[in-house]
Amino acid sequence: MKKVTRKERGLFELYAEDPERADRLVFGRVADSNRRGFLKGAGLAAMAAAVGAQIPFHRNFPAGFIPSALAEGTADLVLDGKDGLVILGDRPLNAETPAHLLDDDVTPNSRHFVRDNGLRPEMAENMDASDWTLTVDGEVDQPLTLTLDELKRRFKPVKLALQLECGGNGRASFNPPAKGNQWTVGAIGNAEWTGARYRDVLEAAGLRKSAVYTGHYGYDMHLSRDASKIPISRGVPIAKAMEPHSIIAYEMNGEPIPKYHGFPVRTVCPGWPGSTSHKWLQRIWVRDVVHDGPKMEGDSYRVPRFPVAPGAEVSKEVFRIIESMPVKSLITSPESGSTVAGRKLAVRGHAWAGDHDVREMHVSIDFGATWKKAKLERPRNRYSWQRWSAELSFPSEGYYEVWARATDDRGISQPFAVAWNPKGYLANAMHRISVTVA
Ligand SMILES: Nc1nc2c(c(=O)[nH]1)N[C@H]1C(S)=C(S)[C@@H](COP(=O)(O)O)O[C@H]1N2
Ligand SMILES: [Mo]
Repeated sequence: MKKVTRKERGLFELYAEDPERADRLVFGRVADSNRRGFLKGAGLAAMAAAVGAQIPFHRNFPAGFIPSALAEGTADLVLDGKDGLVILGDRPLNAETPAHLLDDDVTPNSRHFVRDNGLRPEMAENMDASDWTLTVDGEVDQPLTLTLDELKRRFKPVKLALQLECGGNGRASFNPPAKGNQWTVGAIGNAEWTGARYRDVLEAAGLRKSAVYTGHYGYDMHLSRDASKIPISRGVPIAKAMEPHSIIAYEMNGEPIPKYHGFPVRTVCPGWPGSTSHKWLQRIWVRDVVHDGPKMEGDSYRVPRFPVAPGAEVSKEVFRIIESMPVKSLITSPESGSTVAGRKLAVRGHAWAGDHDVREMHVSIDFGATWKKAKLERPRNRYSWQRWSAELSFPSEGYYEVWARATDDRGISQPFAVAWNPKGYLANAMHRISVTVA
């Protein structure tokens, strides 16, 4: 099998766009049907043996698909430091966590999803912060440039468990489909983040009354590798930045932030689309207008102001910026597809509601005909997800679905079906798993 040198696009993308060319690059010729068949069934195990590890994303393989590690002879395929994540794309890297691997109250670094818009910076690759600085400028009286040491020493650290969910989590449930990463349910994590309060840093810079919004810039590179282009630059209204739970973090679960998650420093603006939690942070530009960086405008991280018909064309003026994420929950145990011996089953998971608390949690085993109230715990701190659990009794053997429904502190519940919007954001339909009672 031929080695392939690094291409600008990932193999996932290449295979999606031009499978024949991708096969030529990987095999040196167009793959025949036998070759395509190789990747199914026993072929997968053979390939896993060749790579020297499990292939965690085989369910996404189109026929003929070759994992990039094998093709490139690098260790890219199995994300080092990650455990069981499903890779949706490799360039940019996007990987989600299966629901049953999100059972921990605090999501370990190894199980936190990854969502990149561009390419990780060198300094994260080398875990070397010696050249790192953060600049705070714009609508401030004393612009700041901080080293990592200064950020750690000048500001009182806080440590908080914070939900971080991609605005597009759940996009795979849209019909008609929405373009973008086809996240199922696993683009959510609840790690413990340590850092300075965002507010303290802004105040140290002498925040002006004219400040309206922040603009985040990172050290990551545009996919084109064109240094004049920026992969993403979003921000938050000043009021969100000033909340005590918005932080400029330098540790994730007590360790330096891993390369995937923004080493050495990122913002964490919990409860809002993950895109406001800027990784590999370089600059905070305090604006006197709503920030207008790449992916702030148009239909990026925006939804229509009013409900629209599935598949509708929506003009740009109708969109509003997504702020708080909606109420949502996950069943993290048992794993979907489990077989239950006996008629009783303990189920549990987490629930969260953006800027809000979750007030109630219900479960159903009859497709939503009847509901049972689950036990719901308080969050360990505001903006942490909340543990829920329930004891189920099945009336008979057979195939069941367990449905979970969270309700927030305003009385707003998760819907049965996703409310359609053009870019596939805010998908918070109830999570469902199947169990077979033997
Ligand atoms: N610099 C930078 N920050 C970024 C991104 C990015 O591409 N570059 N992606 C954003 C998006 S869309 C999400 S959902 C979160 C994901 O954070 P994670 O990869 O740590 O889970 O990071 C956000 N911060
Ligand atoms: Mo995201």
